[in-house]
Amino acid sequence: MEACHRRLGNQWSAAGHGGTPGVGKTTLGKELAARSGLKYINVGDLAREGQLYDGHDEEYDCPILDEDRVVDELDNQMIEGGVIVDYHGCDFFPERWFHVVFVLRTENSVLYKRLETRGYSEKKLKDNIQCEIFQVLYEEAIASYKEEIVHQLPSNKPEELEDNINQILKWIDQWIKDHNS
Ligand code: DAT
Repeated sequence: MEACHRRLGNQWSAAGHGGTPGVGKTTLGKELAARSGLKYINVGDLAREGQLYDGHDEEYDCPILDEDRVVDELDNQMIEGGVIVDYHGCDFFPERWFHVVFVLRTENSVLYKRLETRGYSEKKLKDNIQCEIFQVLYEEAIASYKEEIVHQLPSNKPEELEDNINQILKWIDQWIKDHNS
């Protein structure tokens, strides 16, 4: 999902990039944090560390995220600001958390290769590729946030990663200028 910014007093937060697993959210989020000085939060890791789960999904053999506990856990940091949030979906995050949302998009053949190297099962591979084809997570983002703050970014090759980082850094600079004058 996305990068989003909210301001409180002098503080502000950048949060959010989303998209199908394998599109490059973690790679982009960590590099962006390193270059911008913002804090990077990976919601999947946060849930694992805090065991923020509510049962087990038998079909996919994976834990079910306890969305309310994730929101409770992050709310103070989001109010403080300066945060990049990385998760594939975004519909359960409060709208007030984000100033901008970036959804990364990857072509099917490229995504297939990336997921294959992760050792995904045939079913998980197929479901994730379909998720990308039907742009499920982009549709979710525009249904959850004002359409004008949701942006799609191509994420197929290293040059695009570099372009995306530069574009988001520019966005951050402009946001700071607009909100601190
Ligand atoms: P995600 O966090 O969305 O699951 P990731 O950041 O782990 O994805 O990236 C999956 C793989 O793809 C990883 O090996 C790094 C690579 N990758 C990410 N963005 C890329 C890009 N723009 N060009 C080429 N490879 C990329």
